[in-house]
Amino acid sequence: MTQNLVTSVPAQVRAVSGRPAAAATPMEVWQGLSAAVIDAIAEDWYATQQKYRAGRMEHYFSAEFLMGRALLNNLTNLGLVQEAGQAVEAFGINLTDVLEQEPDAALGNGGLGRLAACFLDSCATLDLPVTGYGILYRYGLFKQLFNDGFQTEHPDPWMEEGYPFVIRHEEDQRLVRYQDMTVRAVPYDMPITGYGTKNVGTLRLWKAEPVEEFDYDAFNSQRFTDAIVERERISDISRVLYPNDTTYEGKVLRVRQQYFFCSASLQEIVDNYVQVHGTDLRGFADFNAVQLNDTHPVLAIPELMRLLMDVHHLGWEEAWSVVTRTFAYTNHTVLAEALETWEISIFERLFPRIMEIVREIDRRFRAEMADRGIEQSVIDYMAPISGDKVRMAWIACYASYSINGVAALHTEIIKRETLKDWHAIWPERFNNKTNGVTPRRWLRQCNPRLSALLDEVTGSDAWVKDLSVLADYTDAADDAVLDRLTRVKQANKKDFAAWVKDREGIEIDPEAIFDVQIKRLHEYKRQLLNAIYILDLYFRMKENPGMEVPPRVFIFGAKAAPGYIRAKGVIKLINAVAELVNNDPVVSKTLKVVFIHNYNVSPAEHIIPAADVSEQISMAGKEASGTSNMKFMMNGALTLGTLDGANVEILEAVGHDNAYIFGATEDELPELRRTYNPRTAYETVPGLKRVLDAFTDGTLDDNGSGWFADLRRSLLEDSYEPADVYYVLGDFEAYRSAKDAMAADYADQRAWARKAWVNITRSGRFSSDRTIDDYAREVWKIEPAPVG
Ligand code: C3B
Repeated sequence: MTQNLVTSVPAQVRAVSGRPAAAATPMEVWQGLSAAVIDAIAEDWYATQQKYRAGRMEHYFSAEFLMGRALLNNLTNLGLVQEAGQAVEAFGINLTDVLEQEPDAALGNGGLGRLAACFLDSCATLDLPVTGYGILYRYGLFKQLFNDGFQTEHPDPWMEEGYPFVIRHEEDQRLVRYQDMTVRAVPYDMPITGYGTKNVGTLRLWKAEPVEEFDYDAFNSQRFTDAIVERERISDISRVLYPNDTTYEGKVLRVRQQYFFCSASLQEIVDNYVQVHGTDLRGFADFNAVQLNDTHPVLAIPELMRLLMDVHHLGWEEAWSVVTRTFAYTNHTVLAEALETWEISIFERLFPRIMEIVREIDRRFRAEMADRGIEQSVIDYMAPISGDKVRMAWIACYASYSINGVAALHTEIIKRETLKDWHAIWPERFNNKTNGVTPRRWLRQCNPRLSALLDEVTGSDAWVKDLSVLADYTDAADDAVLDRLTRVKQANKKDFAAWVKDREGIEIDPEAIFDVQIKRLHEYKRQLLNAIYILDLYFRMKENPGMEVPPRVFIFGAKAAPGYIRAKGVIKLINAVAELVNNDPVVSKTLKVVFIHNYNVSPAEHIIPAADVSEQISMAGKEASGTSNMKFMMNGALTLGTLDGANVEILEAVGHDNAYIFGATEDELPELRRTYNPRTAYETVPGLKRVLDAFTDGTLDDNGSGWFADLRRSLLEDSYEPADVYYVLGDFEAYRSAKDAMAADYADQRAWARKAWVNITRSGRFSSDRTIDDYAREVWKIEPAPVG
């Protein structure tokens, strides 16, 4: 670092605002401070890129990177938080206010996109030669507002006021060709700083632009709108992030997007190979690996074939040999609707050459399988093309040297069910990489109080780079440490209560238990089960006013895909329950329900450090991993969860005394379901009838939408799918007992703090540094390459 922020910031602020620093707006100060950070890392960033491109590299292809805010994260990693504070205070503004100016870079939907962001942080911290590749969406995930308790969606033009953390590199632009248009892909680079290292990684995001700045002919001949329309059609490619995290509408545009970033990225990677290693592309895979984050980038497979054969003149076998040593595929879900398939007609229309290559992959696949003696019906199922569809996941499985799930249980399920035919043929390709989260953003940065306590107890900040060291301190907590931990949580909860008051206008009691469920709204995640519990508790309290109930605040944050009506129904229902509970003069003294609107990365940074209870209540077998479960654990919240996804491994790490586990397990469910009748549960489980009837008897108001009746029907009546597919009523009693018991346990603050401490100190396994170290050694075969 060449300059001190105290001297560089005022100059940067003047440069962006055109006035003295003291007269600049907080937004301009944010711009200036951010520019000063870029200035401070520029040399190291360039050096890192030069170093990486000379050796073996990993390229992380992802349609989503849910980055959140950048400034505080960079200051934290660079150890510059205090200095930045001094720099801005010198001209009369406080750092917190400056940081609040920053929009979230919400270029992702949920867990998959946020995982990619955590991975980049770990790669930088571990000095690993990894670059992220994606799309510079002009509009990130929609902004969510509530109108009468209904979700409404609004555009998120996150870069409109200027965003210093992406830098345009015109000189590295590429052309991406479709049958009907040629598009300029212009890269914008985001620096990825690591903690306590000079290495700075890169996230390269492509923006689509017209090749011709403007069609003057069309303009001059009065076809003004034609000229505009054509430009807009091209800009459409990087205009919006698709807000649906399982299935997709707008198919042609979606496929265009996928090809767009795959083609631009591969062109660059191949060009770099030629520059550094020469024109014999047969060695490509010795220096390059590509991780496919789900099926969204699978078009990279036929595109690399095309580049190797059509541009670099390799034969099919040579090209296929390179391709099958280059790609590795991560599966993130067992939900069938997420395994993308595209109409052949879309491929024919957009890129006939790619379709031709896919047909040849299909033909050779079928021949190879027949040689292996595989049954015809199995071949037909596994083939890249079936009927009028191209099956992206099947192409990924056929062409990748590694296939992984994201938690132990999930990997077992894909081996046994989702991808069982591939596993039967290529068992050696399959491996597990349990997800992780970065302890920089999710502990060091968002929870400075706990962070200071950990520094003190362990005697250094070494845990920030190696979270597993905390395991040595599980037993080191005497009563004084536990009481400190309790005070840390209390202080965080007070801050959070003020934040909620300010943001949502609701008063909450910092002494109450903060019970939190934050994640995308999906039926399988069962926010509805949580809502049913709250309603039942409300009725129990009404019926029995003397009942001892520990004060609780139930906190939700969730966006529903705009077209997912039932998920939107659950949002409306939770808001209606909040209305009922929060306005009851008696019950509201003990219970509150808060639905944080527009849940995103930066709200999560306020919520998680204040949480006591982490709700991880998906139906067993459905949540591939979950990652909020790890963030909560790291911040000393206790898991209330099913044996699903990574909860299983969290339980292994902390033991039954330090987590609250309930409900049917994945292996029990098939048998249970055979005889399951939700009607019987409705009639016999005390309280359930009263709750479900409240959906439709006027207790709760759905403003005439009929959505609550639909929710009730979905639990009780068979339709195109059986009643209560997600076993909400089946697990209700077990959930209620576990949750009641948990609330009662909270009274013993010392014992609670001890459990929280065990969770914090045993969270090392869930650092994304561990995950990335596993990928680097076992899949990517890359080594740290520190600069300086
Ligand atoms: C999610 C899964 O639902 C989570 O269980 C998992 O922790 C994360 O991915 C990260 O692996 N996921 C998602 O956010 N979007 C998808 N399309 C598929 C899975």
